[in-house]
Amino acid sequence: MCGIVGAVAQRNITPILVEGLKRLEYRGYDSCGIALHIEGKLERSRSTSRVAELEKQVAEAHLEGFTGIAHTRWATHGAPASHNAHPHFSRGRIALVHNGIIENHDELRDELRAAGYEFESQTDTEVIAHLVDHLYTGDLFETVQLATRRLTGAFAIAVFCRDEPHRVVGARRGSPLIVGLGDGENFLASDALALAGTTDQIIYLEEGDVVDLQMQRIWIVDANGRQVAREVKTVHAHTGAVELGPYRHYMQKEIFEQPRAIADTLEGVESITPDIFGDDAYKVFKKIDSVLILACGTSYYAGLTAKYWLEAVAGVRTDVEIASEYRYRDSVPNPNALVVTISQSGETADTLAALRHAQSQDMQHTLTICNAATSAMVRECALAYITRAGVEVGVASTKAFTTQLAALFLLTLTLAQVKGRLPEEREVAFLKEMRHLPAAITAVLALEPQIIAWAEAFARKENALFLGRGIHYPIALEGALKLKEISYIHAEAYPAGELKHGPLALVTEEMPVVTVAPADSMIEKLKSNMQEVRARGGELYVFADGDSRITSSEGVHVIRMPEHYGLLSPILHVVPLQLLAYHTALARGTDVDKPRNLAKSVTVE
Ligand code: HGA
Repeated sequence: MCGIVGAVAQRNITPILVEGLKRLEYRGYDSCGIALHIEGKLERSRSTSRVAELEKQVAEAHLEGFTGIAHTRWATHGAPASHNAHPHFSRGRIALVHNGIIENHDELRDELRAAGYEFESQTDTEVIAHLVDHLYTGDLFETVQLATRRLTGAFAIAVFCRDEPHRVVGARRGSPLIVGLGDGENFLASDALALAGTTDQIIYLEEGDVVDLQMQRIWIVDANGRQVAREVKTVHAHTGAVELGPYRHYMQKEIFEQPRAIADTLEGVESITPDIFGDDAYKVFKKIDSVLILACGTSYYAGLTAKYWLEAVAGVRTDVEIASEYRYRDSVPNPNALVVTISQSGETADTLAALRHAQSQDMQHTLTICNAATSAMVRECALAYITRAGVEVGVASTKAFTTQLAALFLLTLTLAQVKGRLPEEREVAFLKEMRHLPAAITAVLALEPQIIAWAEAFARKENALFLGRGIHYPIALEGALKLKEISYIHAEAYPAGELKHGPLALVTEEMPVVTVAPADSMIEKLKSNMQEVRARGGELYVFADGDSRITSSEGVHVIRMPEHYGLLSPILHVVPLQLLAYHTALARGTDVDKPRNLAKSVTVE
């Protein structure tokens, strides 16, 4: 979702800006644009097509300059149209790009209209451009500090001014922004990945920071306008994952990378010890009396799965909350809870806000499970476990989810140990099973041809039901989400015992019902629920293992999972559901890696 790149240099920066946008493309966007300072004027090019198209436009128009900004937009306010794409201009003097949402845009628009400004777009962003112009003092750095004080909401912005040709000013509050340091040139971006190959010297701006970027120096002030020094880090942004290799889509590649991603995530874990979560983990884990998990989307389902583990194995009471709800809810804070945030990118706006909300309520024991070591989430949590899924490009999360589950299982075992509930022989047995996961997933991936055959049937449907019980209920939820996201088939998941309380009314012979049915303690109950479906003509598609004793018959299709994996079974059972969604989407011809209306890192509320 949304990307910013900016530069001041003594060379033509167009290729750096375009390359930066390309590196951020995988996050999803609907339009893009670039603006440069050229011969005393602001020039721009915008497109609702891909960055490659923008690159052509820019080349044809010979847009070359030393100072400029660029953006990939994922529309929140105003349709994805050229006139709404960033950069936005104000009176030919100010050019600005923005990630985030300005909540008081209506009020500011009225004020600026009254001051004579005309609006060309329906975006909230354009108000910031006009506001900066309106308040312009002759010093852009000073003006941006004044302007940002008037904004409510979340933003990362990059701005430059016709009258100050060698300066770009950036500011952030609620959305990430980094500075890249070069030799006689400096850069801004929403992610260090955008600058890979240009510079690895990175400063992560903090909440409320405003930065003055010039060729030979940078100057940062904090939210109170005080000059501050921020640490420079050497960041080797990972770029290798952007290659597809033999796969048709990134999602397919990432599904097949799961054995390696899990092995990498578990690498170095020889035994269970709190230190793997951070130096103070033992002290914190000793103190806490419960767990509060905050997450969104697929990460939320990882959290729901972990609740079953944490309560059953570690005996620690666990609540799981959707971050976008928790942040606004009057809840009862518990300073002795361990707050666990889960986020692939570590920049998910709602999860970050939920974390800050918990911290503001005196909940200081914080831990994140995150795939980006340098993200805001990792910086703002006291403890962390970094999954090593590698860069995930497909919008529909796959390997990030299974590696989150692996990390959450480690957390479960660690809390169980600290609470005196993990005898050594259990620890050894669990670790052995975890180490075997990559091989077990490889065996599940070999089921792909059978899943492709099912996908042909699913592609013709408009609705699907997913059922699971116990620890496999969150997996059913994740399977339904995957199918919705990329095939646009309406899918719902239910704990199978709930069927008769409503959803059974939907079941006809037109309704495929996917059932996650390993031989766990709920299997006999689940079989009864499956009978309820068959009795109404519903067609069952069942993922079972040998011990489930479910065989194919009329209206009952069974794919046999290679082996039963006890408590770790959810990690295996989600894999065929990912493949089912992928092949169904493929059969329907959707844009698998960039599903409509969705973006990768959800950095806006
Ligand atoms: N709210 C702004 C920016 C959204 C965003 O962060 N896009 O990438 C808009 O709708 O243009």
